[in-house]
Order: sequence, then C-alpha cells, then structure tokens
Amino acid sequence: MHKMKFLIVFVLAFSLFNTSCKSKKKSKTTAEKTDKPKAACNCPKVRVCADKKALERVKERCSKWQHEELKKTSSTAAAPSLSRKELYITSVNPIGVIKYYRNDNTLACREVDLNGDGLMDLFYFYDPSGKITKEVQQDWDRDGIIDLRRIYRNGVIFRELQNTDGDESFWEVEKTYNDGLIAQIALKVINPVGSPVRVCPSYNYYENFDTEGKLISISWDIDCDGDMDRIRNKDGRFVSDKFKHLKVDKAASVEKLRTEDTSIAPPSDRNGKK
Ligand SMILES: [Ca+2]
Ligand SMILES: [Ca+2]
Ligand SMILES: [Ca+2]
Repeated sequence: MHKMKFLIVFVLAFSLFNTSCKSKKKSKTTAEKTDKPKAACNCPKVRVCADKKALERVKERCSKWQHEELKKTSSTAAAPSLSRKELYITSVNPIGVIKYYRNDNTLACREVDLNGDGLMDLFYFYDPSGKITKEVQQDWDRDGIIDLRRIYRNGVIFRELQNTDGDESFWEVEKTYNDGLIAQIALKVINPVGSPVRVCPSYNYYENFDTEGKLISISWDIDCDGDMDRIRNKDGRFVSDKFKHLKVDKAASVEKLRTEDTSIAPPSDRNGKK
C-alpha cells in the first residue's frame, strides 16, 4: 500500500514538472540516446524554461544585495566573495535550492525555485552571522522582477514593500511595522477627478495605526504637494502633529473616523487591508 502511494506521488510530481516546461526540441532517436555518455553526478538535471531576461535579472542578486549591505558601513567595501552550493529537495524532485556562503562559511543567501522552471522565485538574505534573516524577496510572476520585499530588524519584520508595476525602482505599497505590529501603510493612489495631478510621484495616501496596531487616522494628499488634504481621525479635529511624519494642509478637510472606516479609500484598496 505504501509503495503504491509513493508511486502515485512520484508520478504526479514527475508529470507536474513535465508540464511546467514545454520543450521545443523533438525527441531524440534511440541511437542518439545510447551514444550520449552518462552524467557523472547523480543529481537531477533542472530544465531551465524561464525567460532569458528573467534569468539575467536574478543572476548575482545575492552578491549585489550583500554588497549593498556592506556599503552601508563602508562606502568603499568590495563585493563579497561567495561560494555557491546547489541542493535538491529529493533525488527525483527538480525543485532546487541554491545557498551562497561567505569565506568564513556563514550563510549569505538562500534561493528557492518553487515551481522547478530553473528560475529562482524566493530569496533569503542573512546577516554576517548567517543565522538571522535580514530580508526576504519574492517574485510572484516568473519575470525575475521582485514583487514583495520583507525587511527585518533583529529577526522581526520592520518593513514590507510591494511592487505592482514591474519596476523595482519604486515600491507602490510600503508597510512599516513597530515591534512586528503594523504602524503605517503608505500607498500611491490615483487622485480624484478634478485634482491638479492624478498620479503623484510618490506616496500620497496613508493609514496610520497606534502602538496596538489599531487604525487611528487616514490621510490623503490629493494635489501631490506633500501636505495631506483629506483626513479622517478619531476626533475629527485638525491635529497635524499627531499624524506620523505627515504634514497637513491648513485647508485640509478633517472628518471623524468611523469604526472600520474605509470610505475615502480607492475601490481597489478596500479589500485585503488590515
Ligand atoms: Ca515579478
Ligand atoms: Ca514599482
Ligand atoms: Ca496636498
């Protein structure tokens, strides 16, 4: 019975992998197959079917990240010298893991190929001890461009960045945490019809939370001048110094925040929000 279960799991895993990559090459003849020398290593061959541009984008991601980290303490720091080790979860499973080690044998990064297409989707970056995660990055749509970044301080989440337009130079959603609890969500949203600028160059909509993670104010800059113009807070009063790091326009409209109030949020942001 156990053997049968194992066989079913094996066949399923193998057929899943086969469907993930469509080979353009025609199958080889029996003569060609027998002429080919046997591979020296007994590890599975990962068939790479990801886009070349995507593969290029993930290349050196670990080294570049670690280099930037070193430059925070010394601007002239050289790129780290890392050794690469490829691992496989099982001998029949093509899903791969790549680990990068520094010269002192500490773990610098771990990369995971979640769907076995040869392109890494999940990236872990570690501190100099190799034990504490500093950042996790994930590519959701197999283009090699990161869609989610989670940044940690002392092993606790400090910031989460989301990318919605395939451009890593700006993160459309930025969540800031305090001791692992949400403190602020900053978004870049389209301003209402009639606003002088419909799309601001940076964040223009903020949700602010108290130290217990409870929503205390929502603020929206609708003319992209950096001052908040529409505010909802607990008392419905003008209290500019109470909005975390946000300046408030003197002519701002201030309304009382109702329980679970999301009425000034754009429709696309009303769901899935804390
Ligand atoms: Ca992506
Ligand atoms: Ca972006
Ligand atoms: Ca404004």
